Amino acid sequence: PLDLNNVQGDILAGLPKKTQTYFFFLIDESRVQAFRKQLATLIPLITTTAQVFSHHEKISQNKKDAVGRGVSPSLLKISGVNIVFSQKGLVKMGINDNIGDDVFRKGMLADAPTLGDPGTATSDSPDWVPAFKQGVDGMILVSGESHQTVAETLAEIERIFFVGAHCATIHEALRIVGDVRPGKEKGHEHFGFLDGISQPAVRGVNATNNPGQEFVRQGITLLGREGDDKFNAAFVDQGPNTRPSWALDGSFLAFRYLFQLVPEFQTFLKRNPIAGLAPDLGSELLGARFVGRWMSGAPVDIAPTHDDPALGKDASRNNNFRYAFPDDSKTQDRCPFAAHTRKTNPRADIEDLNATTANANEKHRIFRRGVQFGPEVTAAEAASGKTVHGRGLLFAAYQSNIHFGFQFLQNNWSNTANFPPKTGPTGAAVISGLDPLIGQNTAGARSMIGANPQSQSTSLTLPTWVVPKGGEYFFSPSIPALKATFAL
Ligand code: N7H
Repeated sequence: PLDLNNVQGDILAGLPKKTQTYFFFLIDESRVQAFRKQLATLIPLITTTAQVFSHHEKISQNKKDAVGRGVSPSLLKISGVNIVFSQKGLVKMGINDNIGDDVFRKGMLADAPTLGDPGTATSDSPDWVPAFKQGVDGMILVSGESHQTVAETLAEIERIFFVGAHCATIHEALRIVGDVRPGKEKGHEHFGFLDGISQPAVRGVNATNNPGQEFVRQGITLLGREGDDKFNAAFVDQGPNTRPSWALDGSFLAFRYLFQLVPEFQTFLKRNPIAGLAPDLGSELLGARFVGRWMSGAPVDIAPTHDDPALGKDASRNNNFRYAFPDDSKTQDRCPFAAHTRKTNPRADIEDLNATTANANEKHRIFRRGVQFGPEVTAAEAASGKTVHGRGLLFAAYQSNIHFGFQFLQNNWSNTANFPPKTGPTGAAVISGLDPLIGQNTAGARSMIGANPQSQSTSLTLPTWVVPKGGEYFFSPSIPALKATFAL
């Protein structure tokens, strides 16, 4: 059975994320053996899933105690460390087994045309920051409740690998700091919407689920567990062995460096309110229909006309919808077919197509662990409607199969105009257009229908508000694999 002490903590539980530093590194070619020896020293610092769950318990106990004493809870000092490797990193370390995921093995740069990244229409080279175009060998994720804690932990890690010294075994390729937004924006991404509401629950890991939250098998996320399509003889007594045994309980991380053009997005909403409503509500509704949720998190499928903040924060209700109300499957009265949440988790839209399959959507579920980066919008940016300071989402998602996970959501769903497969009241096919947030294609032009509930076949031309500037596919090994296969 699965032992949560063996699995890195970000995968199934999520490292604490008030602030996180993503430290991307290159292994020094001439010091690979020394690096692998030092890695053994890092392993005790790595936070496991069991540890994250016990942190969660401590935090909630701390809150309860504080409430009991009538004081506000003190911030517990907490830090978390995880390490992941790209295919280039594995090869550099001399780990040449085929892990059984072609998308991972080729890397994200080679995948950029499939993902539709800008720049790839005319050249093989997307418009990315240099570090990701050159490629990185791995990433150390350090998280904590404060910048001070993260700085201390990072300094400890840098001492292990002598980062910066003449004998360093790894070199910094890029360091990105992500921060949860301040004050009442906590938990909201930069466009203003509450994020991180819908995550699958995992069988045998999460004891309970919220209404509407589906259980997935462990192998949807962890390699070698039931539900991994390469589930194999190395781990159980059945089927052909298609993954090396050290892959067990690891997971693939799709990392994307996504910039968001926030003042441009807000200006567009302001200038294009849905008609027939007070202008502010018209703009707010347009935004909600782009996302599939209001800023509070309330799903438009349940609350189609007005935000409902109580619904947004109520975990027993805010995920309990399937795009399956009678008016849902053929009309966009409640939620546009192209809305971001509907494209990336179509719920009944695709399960209906495969009534014989228990859950056609299961293999496409991912665990999202991203965090925001960059400052709040300044008054000058808001006034001009133009981004001056870079900000956005450090998108990070785990899955056991990148093709069916992140790549599928981006390429086959968000970028694909005729997904979900829909017919209108007359039986004719309805082409929903692109996911208004992240849908993209190398040609550049974007549009969707259904933004306006009163005029559902009208096409809306969409400027670009999410700009990918890089990323990589990584493998997050289990603790036993780090000890026995990665470290010396
Ligand atoms: Fe999305 N946003 O802030 O508007 N996303 N996302 N995402 N996303 C979700 O339901 C956002 C991106 C998914 O189960 C919410 O938890 C932004 C990529 C999936 O119903 C919000 C960016 C991919 C879900 C956002 C971005 C996904 C989801 C609602 C880029 C995968 C769950 C909160 C800057 C390829 C859907 C919630 C479900 C939800 C936003 C990127 C996937 C508010 C701004 C690249 C699977």
